[in-house]
Amino acid sequence: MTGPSISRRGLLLGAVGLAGMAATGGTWAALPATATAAEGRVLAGSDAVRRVEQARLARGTGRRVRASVTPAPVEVDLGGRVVRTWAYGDQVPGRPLRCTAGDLLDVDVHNRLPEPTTVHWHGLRLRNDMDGVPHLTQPVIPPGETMRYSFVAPDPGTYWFHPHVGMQRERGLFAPLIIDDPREAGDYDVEFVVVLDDWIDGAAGTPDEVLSELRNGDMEASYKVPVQAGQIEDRSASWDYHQTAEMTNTPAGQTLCVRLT
Ligand SMILES: [Cu+2]
Repeated sequence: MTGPSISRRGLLLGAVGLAGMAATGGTWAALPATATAAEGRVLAGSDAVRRVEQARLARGTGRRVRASVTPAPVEVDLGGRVVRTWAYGDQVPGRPLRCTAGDLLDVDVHNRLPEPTTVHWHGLRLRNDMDGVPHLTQPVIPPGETMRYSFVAPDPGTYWFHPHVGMQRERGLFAPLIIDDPREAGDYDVEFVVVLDDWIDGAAGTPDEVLSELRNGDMEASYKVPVQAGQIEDRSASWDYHQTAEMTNTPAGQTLCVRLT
């Protein structure tokens, strides 16, 4: 992006216009004049993007990894407490997606939620039109429909993915994305993938209800007063945790790999 006269607003309009075009098969005529004057702008369909993506593919492994995720309403057991929530598949967190750096990742997202969704691949360097920001980098995925996300996974690491629509992420819609390093031996005996989350859904209403309470200033008085030192009650002794058998029974002397998201 070199044009010094492009305002942020102009850039946003251009991106929305592109999403509209992808959805309808070509509506450039309906776009504002600022969006049609695309001189100097890099859009998802630009040659510059095609060149970068081809170079990424050429540097990659040549492998294509296919996966699918299904955001849907589910009932989950949070360690003794069963709640209705939304999740990827039938568990919270969703099953990890995994590939090697340089792989082409094709993920079909089947939206079984009662509202539109998208998927954002948190922390990944990837092409803008796969970044999952609704109405900005892509049209939403309506209920009952499927979208394929397709991109080269550029950098090894432990990431996660989640929707970028409303409060969906504050339900159970998140899962790890692990991109292995082809140059790393990975010579550990056991690997744990740990996902940390502060849970709301079903414990204190839905996340949307909590947000509207916050907006209306209707929170209980106890939440309005900042917590003072010494006022925190430790109730962790009564908590119930899910722990896998591997986690509690790892033999001494083994090498562990712990991935945190
Ligand atoms: Cu994110």
